[in-house]
Amino acid sequence: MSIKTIATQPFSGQAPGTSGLRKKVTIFKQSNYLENFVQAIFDSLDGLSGKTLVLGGDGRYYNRVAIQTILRMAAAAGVGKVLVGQCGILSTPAVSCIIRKYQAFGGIILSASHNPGGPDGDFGIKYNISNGGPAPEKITDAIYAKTQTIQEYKISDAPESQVDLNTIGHYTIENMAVEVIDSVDDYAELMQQIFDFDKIRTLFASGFKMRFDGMSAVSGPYAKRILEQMLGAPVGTVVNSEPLEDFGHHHPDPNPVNAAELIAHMSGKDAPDFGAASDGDADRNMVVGRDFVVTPSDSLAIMAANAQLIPAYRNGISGIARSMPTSMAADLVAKALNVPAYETPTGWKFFGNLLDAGKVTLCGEESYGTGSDHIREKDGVWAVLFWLNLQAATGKLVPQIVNEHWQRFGRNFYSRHDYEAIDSTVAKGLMANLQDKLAGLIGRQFNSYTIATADNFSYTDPVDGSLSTNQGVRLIFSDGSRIVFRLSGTGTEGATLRVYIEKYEANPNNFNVPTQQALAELIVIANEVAEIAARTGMNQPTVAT
Ligand code: VG1
Ligand code: CO
Repeated sequence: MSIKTIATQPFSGQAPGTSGLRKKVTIFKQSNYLENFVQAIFDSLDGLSGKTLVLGGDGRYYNRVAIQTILRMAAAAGVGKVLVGQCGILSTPAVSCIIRKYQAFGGIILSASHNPGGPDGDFGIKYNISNGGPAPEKITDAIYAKTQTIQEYKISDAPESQVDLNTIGHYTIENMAVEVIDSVDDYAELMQQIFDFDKIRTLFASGFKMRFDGMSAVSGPYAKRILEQMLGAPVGTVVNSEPLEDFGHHHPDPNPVNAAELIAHMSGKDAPDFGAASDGDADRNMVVGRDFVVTPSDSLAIMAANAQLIPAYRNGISGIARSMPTSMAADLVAKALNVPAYETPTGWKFFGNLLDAGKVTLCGEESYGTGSDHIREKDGVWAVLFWLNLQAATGKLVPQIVNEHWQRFGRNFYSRHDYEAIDSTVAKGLMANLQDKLAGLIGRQFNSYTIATADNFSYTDPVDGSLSTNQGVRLIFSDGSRIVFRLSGTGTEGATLRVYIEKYEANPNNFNVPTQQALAELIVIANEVAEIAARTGMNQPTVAT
């Protein structure tokens, strides 16, 4: 074995987005493409030499190839030890858990999360820091800068057979130790410390029926072990539980549109009591009751309102954080609990400082992500266990829990409309036009709505003072309703415009109006102000959740 220095040239466009670098597999497969980015990560980290890294991915196509390359590059970079998941499998929350438990220096996660996988699908890579959370912008900016000037990278020429990813055990590459670890053990142990497993076991023993859809992505092994083996749910509770390289052609984005199979199964009187699904890397969750879908924004608010029923949060929560486009339902709970509510830009990296400083216990995003201070990532299986524990502790099912929440706090009707694969120039033009109009919009009336505030969201981190600008255009109406516009930072084809629409309803007689109907007038306003149809030629969103 020896370490080789390979000459290379920069690739354009290796800027990490909302959550790491995501590109088509075909782009990642270009020679040196992955290597350049990995070397840029290593070169951006001070004091990496001799330290421990965690490495794993969601099992999608190219996962194993990338892991073998990264191991040989880590050895060349002087890393002391790498903990790698068996078969290269680790969910995003599991990586966060393992970094924290073993006080590792950081971790590399191979995933394009909710984006489709396979040879024609997407691949991704992200770096997490020693708190277990996504690298902050300071580091991702440094990584990007390195990719622009890179001239060479270092890699060991050790053969692939040096590390048998399928077999748990100890290996070495050059002077670096490699330990192949069980993908689930550490994570399952953490879940046991948080939730009342006895209560949930009793719930399943009483005949409570559940369906968990792994969408052929990485949550399957975690859900199977915890739900079926540890909590006694019948075998078969977890479906699509095998991580497949192409996710069995599932689009592993757990929302009512992409998890249509689960939604159909949850309909009718013979449906299970509870349903759930998770995304590619198992950090997202969707929870559903019989004929009842829970919006992620409501899920965060309901978790916060009921946190004291869960052992780990029995002493209450210190605060709640939500991303700006997430509905304000959680703020109402924070107010009732007399704890602070924080509003951050989109992306989990903005929650890390608040969690580290103990300012918040629970965090959430409208994009089917919820989490807590137990790790520094959103956590799909954790959220499902939270809802199970909640149902076990209250003896109530999802529809009742949600309805009672609305009775107490009112309902925040909420929907996100995505316009996918728009030409990038058109999308940028649309946002620029909105930006130009902002000042003139304040005070303008549209039917029954008046715009009270119109701005582009910026955020000053209350812990380190860092400023993030241009995080989404918001129109806030005099009755508190909101429309938010931003461009996605995770897509790989053209641009995706996300339009988030929210309206608060205090009158219980209106709680059961269908969401799109409750928001109809605001949807028209969104289109009119942003000129969506005129500029994109699209009269309907590609996906509405
Ligand atoms: C999307 C979501 C955002 C989430 C991010 C990563 O980002 O909107 O809330 O944090 O995906 O989630 P964007 O920039 O496309 O809107 V995951 O589960 O794909 O890592
Ligand atoms: Co994800």
